[in-house]
Amino acid sequence: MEELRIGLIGTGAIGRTHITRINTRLSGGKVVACADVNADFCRKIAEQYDLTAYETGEEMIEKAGLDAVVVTTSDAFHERYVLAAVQAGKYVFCEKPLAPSAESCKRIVDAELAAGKQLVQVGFMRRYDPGYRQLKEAIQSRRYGEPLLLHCAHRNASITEPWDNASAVENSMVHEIDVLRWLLGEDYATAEVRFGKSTRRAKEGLHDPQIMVLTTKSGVRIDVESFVCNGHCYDIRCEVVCEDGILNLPKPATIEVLSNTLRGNAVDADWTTRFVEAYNVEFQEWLNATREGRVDGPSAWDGYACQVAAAAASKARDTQTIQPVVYDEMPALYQK
Ligand code: NAD
Ligand code: ISE
Repeated sequence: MEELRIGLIGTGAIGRTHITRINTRLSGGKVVACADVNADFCRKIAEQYDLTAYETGEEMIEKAGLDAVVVTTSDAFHERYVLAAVQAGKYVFCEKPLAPSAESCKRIVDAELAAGKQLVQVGFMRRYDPGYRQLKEAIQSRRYGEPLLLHCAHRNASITEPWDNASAVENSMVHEIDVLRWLLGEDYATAEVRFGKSTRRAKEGLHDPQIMVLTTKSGVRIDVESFVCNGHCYDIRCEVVCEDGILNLPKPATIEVLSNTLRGNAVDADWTTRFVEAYNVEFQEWLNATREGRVDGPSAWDGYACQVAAAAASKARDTQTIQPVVYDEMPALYQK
């Protein structure tokens, strides 16, 4: 395939960064068209990035002569556009989560099964981060023995409204749900959510911070602190306690500064900077695979599996119980 013609739906914050990375840093494809529910804004973005603006995502998919589609709308609209792309036989990259509920993800899986081939990749970019890739290599090699426990944290300075307790799991901790399943190479067995004392920044009814506890089928126990409005920084941690060693996700390398009698390193203020390299590798690999007519990144099944665990965690949170994580049987299309 020559250079891919790509259309992007959802010209918001991350959508614009993906247009820039594909059109100016990466090779093998160009974003040529866009659509957004905010039509005036979309036209402005189209002018700025030299794209053709369409009134709706569906119209763009039908008329723009595309090879592939990128979906970066708010979570609630992913399903609608991913289904439209799959039904038109287009490859589609959808930002995480694939869709907010397990049922909506399952409808996307069913659409792929009906198409008879994989077309969908989900934007779980942490799998492309060099630090997580080192962790995976170390775990898989078993140089330090079996992984036993994981301690993780996912801290954001602030949240984008609308936000509720479910969003902490389904939109934010879904990154851990995916990357830890990928790191360990196994599915989850149970989920539980406990609350910390809530910060004064949490609006009424929001439990922040909260702690999700997952166990895997082999019995590895994982705790993830989600703190979505800590007010000061973006901080991602992952410590893997193995039988013969403790593995830690490397911290981003930043210069050490000595000033005003303090020694320190700059930290990320929000999500926009922490995983830039991972987004670049993720999209280059997606462009390469799409040009070769295959999907080799996080699949629609991975998107579904994550929302099954997220739904169990949400039920566990609302009922303050431990919930089983029960998946449908994986169709042959996704078995490697
Ligand atoms: P945003 O609010 O800045 O952008 C969302 C865009 O979608 C807006 O321009 C909005 O007008 C548009 N939109 C909403 N409903 C639409 C509809 N029905 N049809 C067409 N367009 C519609 O949000 P964002 O921060 O850019 O997040 C977008 C997506 O990316 C979300 O799914 C989010 O979970 C994901 N995200 C992923 C990461 C990551 O690290 N992988 C980081 C941030 C956001
Ligand atoms: C956001 O949508 C992202 O995906 C960020 O990576 C994550 O840290 C944040 O919590 C989400 O809201």
